[in-house]
Amino acid sequence: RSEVDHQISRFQGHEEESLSLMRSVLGSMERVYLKRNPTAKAILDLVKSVDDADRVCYDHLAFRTFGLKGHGIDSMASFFLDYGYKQQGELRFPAKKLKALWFSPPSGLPHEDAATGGGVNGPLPRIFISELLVDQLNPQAQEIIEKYIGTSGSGYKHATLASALGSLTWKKPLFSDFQQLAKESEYAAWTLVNGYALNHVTISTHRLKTHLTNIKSLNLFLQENGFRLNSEGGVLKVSPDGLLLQSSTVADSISFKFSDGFTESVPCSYIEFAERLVLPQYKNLRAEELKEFHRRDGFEVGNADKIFESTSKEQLTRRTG
Ligand code: OOG
Ligand code: NI
Repeated sequence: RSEVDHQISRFQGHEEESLSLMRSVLGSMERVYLKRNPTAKAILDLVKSVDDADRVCYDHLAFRTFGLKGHGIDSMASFFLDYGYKQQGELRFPAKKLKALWFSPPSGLPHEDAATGGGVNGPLPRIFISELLVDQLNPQAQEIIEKYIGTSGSGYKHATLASALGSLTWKKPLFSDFQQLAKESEYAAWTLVNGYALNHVTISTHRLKTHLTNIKSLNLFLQENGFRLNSEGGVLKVSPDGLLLQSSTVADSISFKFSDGFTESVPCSYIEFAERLVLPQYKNLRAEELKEFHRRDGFEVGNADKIFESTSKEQLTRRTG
């Protein structure tokens, strides 16, 4: 083995140990998510049952935040940055009054492709975090958000903990506030009741071993099994370069006890699928030679804009089909 290989494998071993806390945090977030979202759990189980059960990998995990007084993207990102994640590109969604950043896993190391497990024990997922540009909302909506943020104290310093435990960092909301916010921004209403909970996990389809590796086959397979996919702008979202293909389910709903005594159904989380095609400069590589870095990286604003709709009332109440 070359000196470089040796260096890399030593560094890799060291990294992997130091990542054990992060992997268990991700595991706790995933547990909360699978418990609250039966559709996501059923799909994950189904894909595992037909593909390689131990090697279903996550492309990315996503979170939503209120971009106000430290409660925005940074509150969730700091943990990942401490564990070696690197901030990548910014995406803007002016109509939705949102901004997002994504973070790549500890870089330059082969553990991405060398990981032997799946899920949170597999290649580390990218992290996608968005925030609502609260100061662009109407004054009433801003007031509501500020009221809850005001009850949160230092909650923003413990975003990952809250997510891993499935707790809100602010007081339980009033149904009237939820309704009022939903009129201005469905994202705001979602975040009020779900807080830092995992918004979705994304199955990396090109890492699957069966025909489901093709996202179109996976979409068809899920629809044949009675699952409803987000149809906004068409089920399959394709980046302008044609290399990033994404689809997602319609979010599960959960019964939520509001502080004013109402128990109402609210949107919870969904599951997404992403296929990253091989970049043109690597198209002659043999399948066994292909690594994740040979494929289209990053996110796409046009795709993401439609995937956000997976928790929208319009998608949740749409007739099956
Ligand atoms: C995020 C939607 C965007 C992607 O992969 O582009 C997204 C959200 O719904 O919070 O997940
Ligand atoms: Ni996503």
